[in-house]
Amino acid sequence: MNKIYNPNKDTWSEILKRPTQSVADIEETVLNVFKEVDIEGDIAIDRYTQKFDKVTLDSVLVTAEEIQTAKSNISQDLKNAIVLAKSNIEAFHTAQKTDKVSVTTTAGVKCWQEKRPIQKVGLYIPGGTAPLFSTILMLTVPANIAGCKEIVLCTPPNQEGEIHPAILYTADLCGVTKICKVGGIQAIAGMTFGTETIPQVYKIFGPGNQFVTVAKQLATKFGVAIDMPAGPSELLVVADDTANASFVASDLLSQAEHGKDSQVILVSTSKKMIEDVEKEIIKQCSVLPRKEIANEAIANSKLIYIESDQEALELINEYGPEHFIVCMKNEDFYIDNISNAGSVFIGNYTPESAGDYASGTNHTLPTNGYAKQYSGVNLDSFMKSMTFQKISKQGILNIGNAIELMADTEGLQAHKNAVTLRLESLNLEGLLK
Ligand code: HSO
Ligand code: ZN
Repeated sequence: MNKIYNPNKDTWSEILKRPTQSVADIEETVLNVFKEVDIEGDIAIDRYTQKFDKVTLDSVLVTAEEIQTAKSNISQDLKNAIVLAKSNIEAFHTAQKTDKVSVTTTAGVKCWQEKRPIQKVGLYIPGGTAPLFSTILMLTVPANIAGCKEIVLCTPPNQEGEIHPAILYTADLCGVTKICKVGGIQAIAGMTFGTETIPQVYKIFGPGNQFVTVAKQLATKFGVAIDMPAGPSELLVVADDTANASFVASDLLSQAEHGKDSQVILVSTSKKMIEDVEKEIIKQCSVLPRKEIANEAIANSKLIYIESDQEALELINEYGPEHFIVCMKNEDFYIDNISNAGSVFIGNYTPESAGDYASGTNHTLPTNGYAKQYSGVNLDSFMKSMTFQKISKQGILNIGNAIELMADTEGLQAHKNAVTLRLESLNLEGLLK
């Protein structure tokens, strides 16, 4: 853990640097997989599943029997927990529905905006050491509320060709249209181009390793939208003496256990809190099953003492954390003035884990400082805003001359004509003054 006291502003960017990701060397691999999947479809997908996942599958699509087996392998308690989380996520995302916006901009000119679902969406759920079935809830719930017609889910099989039962149970519960056993670059390529088995989608969501991240970025070059550029998880906690050191340590460790490259930062206006949290981290980390991963992330963590709230806030806004926990007596100062954070957790009884699983907010959030310009996934992520307009005879009379003049000035005669013809016809009707 690196302890830093009252750092000079000139040093902030160095202190707040994210772990570097080298992308250049994997771009070529990603491009090659894309090319082959585009040309060969399922044949290329199978080849890469054999190569990367070390398994030959009978069927890429998950069967009804597999879902049935998964259902019977999940405890009733876990089913209840998933249902509770789902219902909270549903409540929060349903509340995000907005009414259509309609305005008469000039008499006879009515303009309105309505949201429509993205019809086909693709979700990527990583496998590996932590099967993130909670991410399925975070993506399918808003997709269903938005009204997306087709929800495709890709997730890598293990070497036995199986998928974790909690992933299958949740995907089935949440009405996923097709569950495909395919992971990594080939999954993203499959959803980008479509194969005989994997449907092509319009937007791809979900976390993944560096290969998946680069593949999602490449997908955008082929016209597929993505949720956001993803990076390792981050948490910044701001805490004073009113915080509970063991709670704070547990929160920092909850993010640290995600990956060696996770980044956790404590900013505190209390030197004592920094000392106490440090001791607690060492104590709690030593008994974690994922202590090796957590330890590495913790080794890069920063415990920063800053005397003034104003300066602490400036540093936090410069960093733009994915998750921001506020355990401060004057919490309102931080809540009112935070500009850059993916999701904010307030008070001693609001662990980040609550937002990761079950409070209702979405856990797919901008990392890597992207909280400065991106929102986390929400209902609108699964919709597009469309505009409509209807202009009456009176309306075109009111704005027609302005359009003619502007079109003329841009040298676009056909644009002008589209108005002139209408104005002339109204003139014949005797409506033109
Ligand atoms: N903290 C992760 C989400 C997650 N945590 C899933 C546990 N499961 C990124 O926001
Ligand atoms: Zn988490």
